[in-house]
Amino acid sequence: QFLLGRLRRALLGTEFHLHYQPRIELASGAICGWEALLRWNCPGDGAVSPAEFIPVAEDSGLIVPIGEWALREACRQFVSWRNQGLEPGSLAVNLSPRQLRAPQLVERVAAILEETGMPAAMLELEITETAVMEEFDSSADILTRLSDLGVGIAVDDFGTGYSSLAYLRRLPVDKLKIDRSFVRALEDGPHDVAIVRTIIELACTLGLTVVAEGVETEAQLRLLNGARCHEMQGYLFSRPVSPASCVQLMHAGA
Ligand code: G
Ligand code: G
Ligand code: MN
Ligand code: NA
Repeated sequence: QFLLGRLRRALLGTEFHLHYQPRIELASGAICGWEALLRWNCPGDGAVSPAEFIPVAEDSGLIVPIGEWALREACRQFVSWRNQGLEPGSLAVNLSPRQLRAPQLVERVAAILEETGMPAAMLELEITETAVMEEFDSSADILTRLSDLGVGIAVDDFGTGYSSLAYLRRLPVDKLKIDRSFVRALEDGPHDVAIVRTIIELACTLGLTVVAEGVETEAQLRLLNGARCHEMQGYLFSRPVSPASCVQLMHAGA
């Protein structure tokens, strides 16, 4: 396959880089962390969207080395910010289903923390509910071992897959990220607001931190504030940006 060959080549070279999207604590309005997001500049083709290449990388298994590169690079960047005296909060990195089931994941994460000097408590790994619910027992075992390293576990795209908060209670999960489809629907009417409120209340009852994803409007932000959501991410505050722009945002003391 055409894209696959190019992905293999990209992995060998310097075609991948990371952008970072800030996460904001609603109570203070301050940046409390960053999500690392892969970007691919394919020579000749320009930027290829992750929506296009992540599925190909996932199917071929290439996501394992690509994802490992992304984790190492994000940790390296985060530690470098801290060494410059910046306080970036926490770092979130996505883990695809295939990565979760790859041999030696826990050992590899531990090695990257050691190698980069990344404090485990400042790293958060994002996994989707679907990834966890397939093969629940082995996923639970892996997440427990990651959690034992001191790393946080966040459930990404929450509400879109097959899961229940009852199941989540049996996993070492620290955070729920409400999928942006629910956030987008917030202005549609009281039922949609009720869904988001319910997710937030149940998450709070279980002692989890809740993040709203894809926040694009002031009206959505007001509704989330009213529902006592903890954190938000979205274009309203900032798109995913280059490391240089991250430093500017941190200096601006947002
Ligand atoms: O940045 P964007 O919204 O286009 O990302 C699209 C998808 O690609 C998201 O679902 C995101 O989780 C996934 N993704 C982005 N960066 C990474 C990464 O470093 N590793 C993995 N496994 N997935 C990523
Ligand atoms: O699946 P995951 O949550 O990891 O995907 C994150 C993706 O969401 C990134 O590709 C990022 O570019 C995108 N994203 C972040 N904020 C917004 C937003 O406010 N609106 C939309 N439409 N997409 C967003
Ligand atoms: Mn994510
Ligand atoms: Na998401």
